[in-house]
Parts: sequence; structure tokens; C-alpha cells
Amino acid sequence: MRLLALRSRLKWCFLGSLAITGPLWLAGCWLNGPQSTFDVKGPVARSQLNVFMVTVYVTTVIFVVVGAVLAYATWKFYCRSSADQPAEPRPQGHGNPLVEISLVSASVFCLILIALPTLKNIWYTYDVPEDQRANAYEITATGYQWWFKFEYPQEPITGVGPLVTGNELIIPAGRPVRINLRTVDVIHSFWVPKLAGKVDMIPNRANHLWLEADEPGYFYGQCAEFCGDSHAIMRFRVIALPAQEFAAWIVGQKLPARVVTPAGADAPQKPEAAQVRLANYPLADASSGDALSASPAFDAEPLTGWREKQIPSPAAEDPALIAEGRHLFQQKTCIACHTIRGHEGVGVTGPELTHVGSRTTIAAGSLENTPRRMRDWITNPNRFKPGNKMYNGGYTDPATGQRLINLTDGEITAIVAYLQSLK
Ligand code: HEC
Ligand SMILES: [Cu+2]
Repeated sequence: MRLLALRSRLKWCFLGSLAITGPLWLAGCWLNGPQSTFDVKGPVARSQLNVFMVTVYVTTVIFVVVGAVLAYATWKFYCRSSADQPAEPRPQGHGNPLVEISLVSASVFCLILIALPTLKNIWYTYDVPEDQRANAYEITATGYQWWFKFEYPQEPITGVGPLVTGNELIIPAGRPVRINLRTVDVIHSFWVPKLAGKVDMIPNRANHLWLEADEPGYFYGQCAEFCGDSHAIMRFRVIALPAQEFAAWIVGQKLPARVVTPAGADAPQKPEAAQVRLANYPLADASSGDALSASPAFDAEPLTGWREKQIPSPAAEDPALIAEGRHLFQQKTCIACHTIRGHEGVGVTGPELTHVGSRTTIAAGSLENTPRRMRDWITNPNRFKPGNKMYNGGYTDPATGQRLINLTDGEITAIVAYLQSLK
């Protein structure tokens, strides 16, 4: 008796606490966070969300029906006192054929309800639909421990090969984008929660996915397959631009790295097409202090922050310091791992840095691209990304732990000024 009473009290405690904390749990789920799969912004993610919701509805109905029957049976046949307890079990029967057949049919019906949209979705998300294929834009994404390289095979640069960028993927909005998925080392997984579900990047296997952004926007991406030490901070960004701005961005990216010349000297001009974006998206307030400082808009309105990053501000630059930085970048062997097209770098083991100053993030989307953060990164990359290949591949001798590249504070300042000037 005692035990029964205790058990029932525990049951009410449990149900009560669930009722009180339930809404808190829901609120805690934050359904529109930067990596939410509920706040979808493109047709592929939307179709995946639909399948998820169909499954939720069907299983909710099952839960409610089964729960109600269980609750009813529990209440009806509850043994209220030991006097109630039958001396012998009731005679056992085989069951009720009608109930059994109905239950089996209901289950099959539920499975079909879920299977139909699931199959349709698998076909739909596998590749760009036939009628839109001619309009699709192609990009190749390659996973490295622990960052992403993006190649634009439709944008060849004479004498170089396809246009290459790192960690920030710029795509045209409102247009299907087909992404080839590759890896140079272990298995990674490419995931932009608001645009499309994850697909693995597997060694020796040519996977692909497609996605489309309904509108221009700034989206968060993430490697979704455990790939070693810094997997959790192997991130990236996707920036979707209107067609015209995207075309202008391509023109600007294809140019070799920017050369900063002292005021009055003849600075190389960007061609007409690349100026479109400068004219359309002027810097909010050019007079607001140090142009190299963080863009305050970065978090509030990330796409605006990204646009501001595209525009050089020669007035705030120190050409002599930048020239020194360029020299140091070469002398301190940074060039062995990084390419700066048109300047000295040729390395391919690290991200391409030709226009690194125009990115909103560094270190694979894990640090905001400000002079301060870039200085922190160059001073000690391992502080932010344990095991990263910049630190382990050249900064230190893995055998002895001794530093191989020594930079003074002043040298780092020059290098940062140089890299930030590469818009
Ligand atoms: C041994 C190869 C190697 C050397 C040498 C090297 N780097 Fe790197 N660098 C990398 C790798 C790999 C990454 C990507 C790390 C990550 O995000 O996991 C990286 C990332 C960076 C980034 C961030 C880029 C981005 O878009 O995320 C900057 C900036 C950078 N390196 C600057 C430098 C400078 C300056 C030097 C010279 C002082 C240098 N690197 C030397 C391999 C190297
Ligand atoms: Cu990974």
C-alpha cells in the first residue's frame, strides 16, 4: 500500500515538473537561431522541414492515441486495494481479430503517410530539378582539417585556373547552386542549416548537393561530421547576393591582390563592373574613425557588415607599413602555405588570402575578421583552434615543440595591416 501511494506521488511530481518546465524547454530551443533548421530560407531546406513536420504530425497523433488508451486502461484496471486483486488471472484469450487487423492497417497507413513525402524529398534534394539545371551555378567545396576551400569552375582566371576563396562562400541569390563536395583528408560534412541538409565529403567519392537562397542573406555553415581536434570550430559562411552584385563581386575577386600605393601615386583602378557594388552600397560613415577597426554592424546586420568589408579605405591606410607587411609575409615563410595571387604567395595547404581583408571571418568562421583578432590568430593560432595545421605545420616543430616562426609585435602589426588591406 505504502509503496503504491509513493509511486503515484512520484508520478504526479514528474508530470507536474514537466508541465512547469515544458514551456521553458521550448523557449530554450530558440527556433530562429543562426543555425536553426526551422527558420528555412531556401527550397531545399523547406522541403526537408516539410518532411520533418509530416513526421511530427503523424507521430503526435500516434502518441496521443496510444497515450490515451494507455491512460484509460491504467485508470480503469488500477488495483485500488489488495481486496480488489483477483485471486486468479482471468482466462486468457487469443485476442480480437478485428482490432488486430485494424491496428496493422493503421500502422501501414501511417508509414505510407510518412514514406510518400520522404521519397519525393529524396529525389528533389538529390540534384537540381531538370527544368532549372540550365540556370544552375556550379561551385566546388573542399574540406580540409579544419577549414573549407571554395572553387568557382565557371570563373576561370587566365593562366591561373578557377577562382578560389576560403571559408566564405558567395553565391547568387534566387538561383540554384550545385556544389561538388570533396575532401583532401578525412570525412567532413557540408551543412548550411537554413539552406540545405548535410551531405558528407568523403575521400575518393564525388558527392554533391544543391541549394538555393530565396533572398540575399548571410548564413552560417558548419562541418557536421567529426573530423578531429578542431571539428567543432570548422565553420563557414554563405553570403547570397543579388545577381548584379554577385557579378560585380566575381569581377573584383578575379583581380589579383590589391596594391596599396602612397597617396597621390597612381593606384590601380578596379574595372567598371567591379565598381557597381561600391556605388550601390556606400560605406555608412567613412569618417567614423579607424577604418581597420571592427565593423560594428558585423553582428547586428551581417550582410551589411559584409558589404562594408568589401570597400577599401585608402585614407586610413599606411602604405609603408603595408609594404613592410608584404615583405614579412614572404620572408617569414607564410607564402609556403598561403596564396596571395599577384603577390608572392604560392602555398596551397592554407586558405587562399588574395582578398582576405574583405571577409567577415577568419580561421574558418570562428573569429571575426578584425585587426585585433587577426593579430591574436597570427600570434598563437593554437589558442583558438587546437591542433590546426598552421600551428602544427610550420609555426612549431612538432617533434620538439619549439617555435619555428618568430614574429615581434611590430612585425605582426605590419603583417596584419597588409592582410587587412587585401580587399
Ligand atoms: C604550415 C603552413 C602555414 C604557414 C607557414 C602559415 N599558415 Fe596561415 N594558415 C594555415 C592553415 C592550414 C590555416 C587554416 C587554419 C584553420 O582554420 O584550421 C591558416 C589560416 C591563416 C589565416 C586565416 C585565414 C582564413 O581565411 O581563415 C591567416 C590570416 C593566416 N593563416 C596568416 C598566416 C601568416 C601571416 C603566416 C606567416 C606568419 C602564416 N599564416 C603561415 C597554414 C599556414
Ligand atoms: Cu570537418
